[in-house]
Amino acid sequence: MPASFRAGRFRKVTLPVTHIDRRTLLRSGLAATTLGILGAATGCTTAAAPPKPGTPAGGPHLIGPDSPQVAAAEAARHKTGSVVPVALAAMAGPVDLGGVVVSTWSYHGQIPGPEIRVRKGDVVQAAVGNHLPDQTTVHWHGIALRNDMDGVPMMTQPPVPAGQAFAYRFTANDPGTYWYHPHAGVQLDRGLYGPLIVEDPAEPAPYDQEWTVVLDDWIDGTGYTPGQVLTALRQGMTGMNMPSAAPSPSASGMGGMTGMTMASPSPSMGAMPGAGMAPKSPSMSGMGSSGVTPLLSGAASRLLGGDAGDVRYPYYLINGRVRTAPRTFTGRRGQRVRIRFINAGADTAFRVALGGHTMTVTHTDGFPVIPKPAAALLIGMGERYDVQVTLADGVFPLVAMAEGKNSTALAVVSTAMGTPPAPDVLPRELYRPVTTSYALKPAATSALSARQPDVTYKLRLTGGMARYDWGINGRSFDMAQPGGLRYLVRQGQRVRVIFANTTTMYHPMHIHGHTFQVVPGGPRKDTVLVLPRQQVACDFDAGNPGQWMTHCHNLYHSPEGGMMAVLGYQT
Ligand SMILES: [Cu+2]
Repeated sequence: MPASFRAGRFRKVTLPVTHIDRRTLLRSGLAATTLGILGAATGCTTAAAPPKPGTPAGGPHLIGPDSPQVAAAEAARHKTGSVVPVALAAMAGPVDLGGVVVSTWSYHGQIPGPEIRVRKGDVVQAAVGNHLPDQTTVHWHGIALRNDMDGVPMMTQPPVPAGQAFAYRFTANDPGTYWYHPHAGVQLDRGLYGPLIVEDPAEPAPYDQEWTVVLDDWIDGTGYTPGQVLTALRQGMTGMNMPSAAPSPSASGMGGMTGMTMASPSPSMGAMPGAGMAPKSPSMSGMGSSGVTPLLSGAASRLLGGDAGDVRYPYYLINGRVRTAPRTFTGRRGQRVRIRFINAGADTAFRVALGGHTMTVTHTDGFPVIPKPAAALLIGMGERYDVQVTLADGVFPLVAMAEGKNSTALAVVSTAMGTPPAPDVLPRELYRPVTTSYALKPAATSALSARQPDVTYKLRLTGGMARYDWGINGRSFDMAQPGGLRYLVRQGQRVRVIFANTTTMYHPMHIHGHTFQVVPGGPRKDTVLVLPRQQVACDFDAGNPGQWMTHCHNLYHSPEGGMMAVLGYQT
C-alpha cells in the first residue's frame, strides 16, 4: 500500500533549506515584476480579444498573488481548525515499476507519490524539499486555493531552486479527488505526481472501501527523458525518419511495442536524469539510445476525434506498475467500492473498464454528477472520475487502454482464488459504448445558479504538430510577457470561457483555481476535453482573486508556454 499522509503521520524531510515564503517572494521582486508586466495590460473587460502587450500605463489594477484580496479570500474559507502537515521530498533516483527499474524523479522514491488525505476545511501544510538537480514547484490540481499557493513559477511564486524548500499552506475547501504535480517544464512526465483526496465527513458514503487508481504513460529512464521528448517534438514530425521496424501502431497493432513490455532496460540505457545533465538532443533521425523514436505518428481515435497523441510510450502504468507486474486490489464479493481514477499522463487519454462489472460514475473532477452507469469511461489528462462498483466473485482485470495507442495498463481486482488475467487482456467492456464527460449531468449541489455571463472570452486553440506552434488565438504564451494572453475578470462576475478548437488534435483544457460548469447543463469540472473542431463553453463564478493559468493539459503542448493563457483578476 502506498504511504498516506494524515494529521500527525508524515515523514520528515531533513533538508538544510533556505526557506522561501511569501515575504521572500516580495523581496525577490518577482511579485512587483509580475505586476509591472500586469500593469501593461489594458483595462478592457468585455472585449473578446486579449489585452495587447506593451500598452502604456493606465491599465487595470491587477490582483497579484500577494494582494490583500487573496489573503481575505483565504480568511473567508471555512476551516475545521485542523492543520495537516505533509512533507514531500522531490528526489532523483531509481524506481522499480515492477521489474522495470528506471532512473527518474519522484516524490520519496515512490510512484505515485504519497496520497495526501484531508477533510474539507483542513489546512494543508506541505513542506516541499527540492532534492532534484533542477528547480521545481508543486501545483495542487483542481483545488480552488489561495493564489499564492498555486505553484505556477513566475506567476504565483518563484520556482524552488535545487537544494531548497518551499512551505505551501492552504485551505482545501472542496471535497473530492484531486492531485498534485510540478508546474515546471516537463517534469510531470517523470514520476512527480500523487493523489490529493479531500473527504467530506457529511457526504453519504454508500460504499465499503475505496481505491485510488492513478494512470500514467511512461518513458523516462527508458532511453529518453521528457526534455529529450520535447526537443524531438519541437524538431517536428516532418523529416522524421520512421524505421520500418516500427510501423504505425494504428496499422499494425503495435506488435513490436507489446513485445517490449517484458524488456527491462539496463540502467545504462537510461538518460541518467538524476545526474542533472542537460538533455542530449536526439540525433537527426529522432532516434535516441533505445533506437526507437519517441515520436508517434498515425495514432488515431474516433473517441478523441482524430489524432490520439504524439509520444510513443514504451509503458503504461496503473499506480506505478507495468502491466506485467500489476497491483492487486482485494475485496469481498458484494462489497461496494469507490474507485477514484486520476489520469496523470502527459500525452495519453485512457479508456478504463473493469472486466465483468458495470461502473457507476458518481463524480468528476471532485464534484458529484447524477449517477450514470458506464461499461467504459474515457479519461483525459488531468481529469478525475469517481465510480462505484459492486464486486463480483472472482479475479478481474482493471484495464486502462491508452486511447488510440494500442497498449494498456493493468491492475487486478480479486475477491476469490482464480487465474490472474493475461498482461494484455482486453475485457469486452472496453468495446461497449464509452462514457465521456459530455454524457454527464451535474448533481443539484454541483450546478451553478442560472445566470447570464457578465464577460465572455473565446479562446481559440491554435497550432499543430508540423510547426509545433501550439497556442491560443494564434499566439504562444510567454511567461515573461503574460500580458500578451491575459483575460481580465472581476470578483463577483459570472465568466464564460469558450474553448474553440481549430486544430486537428484534442486538448484537455484546465482552468486553475476554479471549477467551471460545462454549459449548457454539463458537469462541474476543472479539466475538459475539447475535441478537434469542437467548442466547449465553461462558466464559473469569479470568487477566487488572483492570477490563474488556463492551459492544455497535454504537457508537451504547454510546457510553461504554448497553449496557455492567464485569467487575471483586476480590482
Ligand atoms: Cu493540447
